[in-house]
Amino acid sequence: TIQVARHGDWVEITLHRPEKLNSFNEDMHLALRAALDGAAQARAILLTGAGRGFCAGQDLGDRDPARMKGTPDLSQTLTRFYNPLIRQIRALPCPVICAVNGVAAGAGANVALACDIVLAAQSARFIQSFGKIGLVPDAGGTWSLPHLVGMARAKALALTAEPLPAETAADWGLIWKALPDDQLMPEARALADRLAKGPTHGLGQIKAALHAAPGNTMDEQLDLEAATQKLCGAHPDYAEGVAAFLAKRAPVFGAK
Ligand code: LHQ
Repeated sequence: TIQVARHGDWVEITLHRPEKLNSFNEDMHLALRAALDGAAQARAILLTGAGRGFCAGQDLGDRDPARMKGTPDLSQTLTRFYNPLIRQIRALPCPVICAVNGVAAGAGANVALACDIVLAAQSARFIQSFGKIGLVPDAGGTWSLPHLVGMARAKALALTAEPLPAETAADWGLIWKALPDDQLMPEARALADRLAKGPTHGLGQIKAALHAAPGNTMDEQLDLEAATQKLCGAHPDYAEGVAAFLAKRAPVFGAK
């Protein structure tokens, strides 16, 4: 259900249930968590999907009410599977790039939005499908959407469940870029490769500082920047970055 390919310092993880548009069942959740655990030392991670879709969210074939006993407790699915996954992606110390190769629906859309840099094929669309089946956006969607595109667009996307084309998603700031379909993977891989050669410690600190921002005042964030910059300044990557700049040469980060 998950394919992992190592490319030197970075790892490409592919959701692989193409006949079900890579929708999540328990096996795929467990395999994805294991793949992310296994990539703990990676200097960048690229997440994408096999076939024509990125991910259609929860596998609803597993959720047919006619075949389930009693009242389903969906909070179990979130606390056991989606919430740990979103927390794991956000807490990873390296950049996580998502290459949305096709439709991203329900929790599939919001897993993509939890990644650090989202690229999408022009033919891809983002759908907050939850509203159609009586659920609320999960996998962080009720947080990510208003933070990324503002409350007016967040509400309309969630309430209407209308598909949002990749180019509009990029115009709105929901994602970083929409690319011609045949350029998506080459560009995503080049970006992963470039970031993996970067100052990994500092990139991780950038990610953490930006994550802290929505919960902080400007004053608190200034203090956080000062504390974080102290850590970064004491890291060998900073010395290498400055030395390389002054010597007019390319930096080599992450020397062991
Ligand atoms: C699928 C699915 C799918 C199974 C396509 N499951 N088979 C959290 C907590 C607990 C429970 C509930 O959920 C959640 C979080 C969520 O993610 S809720 C939202 C769940 N996802 C959806 O509601 C999206 C359902 N899918 C769709 O609306 C469409 O498939 C989209 C718009 C994604 C794609 O449409 P098309 O391009 O027209 O493809 P298709 O509908 O023909 O799908 C292709 C195949 O994939 C098809 O199977 P088949 O055997 O007929 O070829 C679909 O049944 C299957 N598939 N999504 N989520």
